Amino acid sequence: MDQQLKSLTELLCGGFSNQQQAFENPPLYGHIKVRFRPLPQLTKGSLLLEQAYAIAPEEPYRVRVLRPMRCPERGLLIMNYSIRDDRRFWGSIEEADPSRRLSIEEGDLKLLEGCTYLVETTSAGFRGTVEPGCRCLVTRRGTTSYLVSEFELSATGMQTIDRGHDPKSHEHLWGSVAGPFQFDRYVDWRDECATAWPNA
Ligand code: CYC
Repeated sequence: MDQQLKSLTELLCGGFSNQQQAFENPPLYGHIKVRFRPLPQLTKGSLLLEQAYAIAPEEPYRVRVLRPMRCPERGLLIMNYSIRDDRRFWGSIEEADPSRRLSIEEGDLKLLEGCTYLVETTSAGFRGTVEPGCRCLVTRRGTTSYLVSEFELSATGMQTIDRGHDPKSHEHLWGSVAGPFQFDRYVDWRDECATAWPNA
């Protein structure tokens, strides 16, 4: 793996929480945990993602596999996959016994088309934006929108902004009226990440 890709993957490996922001601005920001942990049984760089409200950490609202990679034409990318019957793996991300998350198989993954992040370096780390094309379609309360999303990642934390727009009018439908979510790192799984794919 090249150095930038390795560094992006390792910076993601851990748990992030916006506890401080949520406590300071209670109605505007829910308290959320975002966790990424290596899945060494899958293609190199594969990370399990669980996003959950802190009051229900074992009932995540988004469970995915993310795969940072470098592609010759597009540079650094993060591919985003949903998992078949993801309920089987809910809460496995913070379990000391890795067996449940180790049972995720390559065949369980489905690429979320149009939802790849294009990533560039910054002075403090990395910035990623969803690929252009308005193709990352999501349905919320029966209405389809496309996602516009950005994250910034550094050694200390991560900031994210998610917004939904109408596919025809491009009108802003949901998300981020109050500014980005500010996540601090509360657990570091970088070592696990560094040893996950020894022969890769
Ligand atoms: C959807 N948020 C999404 C999607 C992505 C992200 C990729 C659409 C595809 C999918 O479901 O996977 C964002 N995924 C990320 C980010 C990373 C990632 C930033 C880190 C690299 O892996 N999202 C939040 C806030 C909340 C929010 C807590 C306030 C705006 O993080 C909302 N995101 C939100 C909603 C959707 C979404 C409502 C679409 C509908 C849904 O999933 O319910």
